[in-house]
Amino acid sequence: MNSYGSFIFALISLKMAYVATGVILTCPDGWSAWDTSCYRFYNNPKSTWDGAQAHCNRYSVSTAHSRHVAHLVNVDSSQEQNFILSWWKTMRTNYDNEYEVVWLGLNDKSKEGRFDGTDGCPPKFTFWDVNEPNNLRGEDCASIWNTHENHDNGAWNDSPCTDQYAFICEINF
Ligand SMILES: [Ca+2]
Ligand SMILES: [Ca+2]
Repeated sequence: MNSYGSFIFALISLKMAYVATGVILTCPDGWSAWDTSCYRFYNNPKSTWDGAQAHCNRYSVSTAHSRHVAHLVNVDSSQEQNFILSWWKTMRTNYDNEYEVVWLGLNDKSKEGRFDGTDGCPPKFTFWDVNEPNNLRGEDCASIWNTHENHDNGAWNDSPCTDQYAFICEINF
């Protein structure tokens, strides 16, 4: 990965509007809002899992009480999965009817077979493809892979962490 420098977004750039029922979030330029998170898709250059996570970690948003550091996306519900899939499909450019892959913030590097999110906690939701995760080639990092076989349905696979794929960063609030 190239050096991207550090991007700290000031609170004012968030343009957070408060309503009676809670917070309506408007994300920094280039980021998309859903629920209480901001997301950004990176496709060029593609990256290893560690490189992708390091790239995400360069972004943060500071609010009055805390600093929210971006990380590879943790998909916590079927609703978030549906949002991510439809949003990603609007941006990807090279789906070739074979497969396209995007890293998720989930791996079993610390203990084979036990997948943890980037927060170190077990996932609240999973959407593994048929017969996945299979650790086929010593695969420890989770991805969405859209293939002919799974009808582009956004199912998850474990892949070698050194493979280079597109990725999605998330900032939680
Ligand atoms: Ca594994
Ligand atoms: Ca696999």
